[in-house]
Amino acid sequence: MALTHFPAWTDPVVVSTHLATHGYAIVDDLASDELLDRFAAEAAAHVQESAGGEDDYDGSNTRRTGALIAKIPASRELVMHPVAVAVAEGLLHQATAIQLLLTQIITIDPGETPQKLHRDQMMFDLYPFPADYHVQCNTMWALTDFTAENGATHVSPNSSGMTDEEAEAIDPPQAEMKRGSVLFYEGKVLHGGGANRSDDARQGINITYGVGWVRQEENQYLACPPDVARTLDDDLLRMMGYQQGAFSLGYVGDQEDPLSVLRGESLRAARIADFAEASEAHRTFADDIAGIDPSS
Ligand SMILES: O=C(O)CCC(=O)C(=O)O
Ligand SMILES: [Fe+2]
Repeated sequence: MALTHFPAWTDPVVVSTHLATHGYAIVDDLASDELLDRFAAEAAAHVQESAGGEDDYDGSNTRRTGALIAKIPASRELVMHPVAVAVAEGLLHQATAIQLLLTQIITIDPGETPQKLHRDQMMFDLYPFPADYHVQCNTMWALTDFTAENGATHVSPNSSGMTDEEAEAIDPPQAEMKRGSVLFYEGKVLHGGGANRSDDARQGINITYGVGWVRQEENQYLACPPDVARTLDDDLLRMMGYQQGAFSLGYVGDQEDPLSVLRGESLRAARIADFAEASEAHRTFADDIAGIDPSS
């Protein structure tokens, strides 16, 4: 079964609708060579230092490199890529705010065996989120080409609503894609890294967004030290969690706004009225999505 690819210029609403309907979507050629070359140059020494995993899930021939916002300035552009953010906002439209859950380069080295198929939302203590509530939106940007031989991610389309038994009976195709393309997948879809039978490493940049009310998988406040955080743009900081994640979540001290505290201003946190406006915006986006025929 071939997976669906969209060109880079596709309306993000179409991409997030496909993602919500089938569990995944691939957008081709979204990151420029210039950005990825810069990313690769900034990443090389950090990847070199990263150790392989210790269990079947992490993979002994797989290196995971985190804290990308602090270590790799080019990662900030990928985190805030307008199409990625718009697709994540579309999928997660039921939440007042979205936030970054993790940043990780996944380097699958030659000889790696397939990762166990899984659903990423299991990390939330196996909580059974309703079928129509999405808690997270993952991106996997191809830093190298993703091929069947080098371990392109396996994704099982339409597996989100299936039982594990039903889903595991289907052989999941691989998200083969060129460097610069991105695979979106949601938290319920069955997927896993592929075996690397080639002579070269497969590198993907996994950036995951989630609703504002869950704990982040990678602790952004410690992964990026405050001195570095203070040099970053407000929009990026809000995405990293320097905002209220929903009504009253994440304030500091006497109900101050976390971003203003980081900046040394200590302003009072956003009021309920602001959240009502935000919710209205999300509802409008949800209506837009509902009006689109997913089969088109
Ligand atoms: O590396 C991949 O292709 C997928 C990795 C993955 O799904 C994970 O680590 O949760
Ligand atoms: Fe995963």
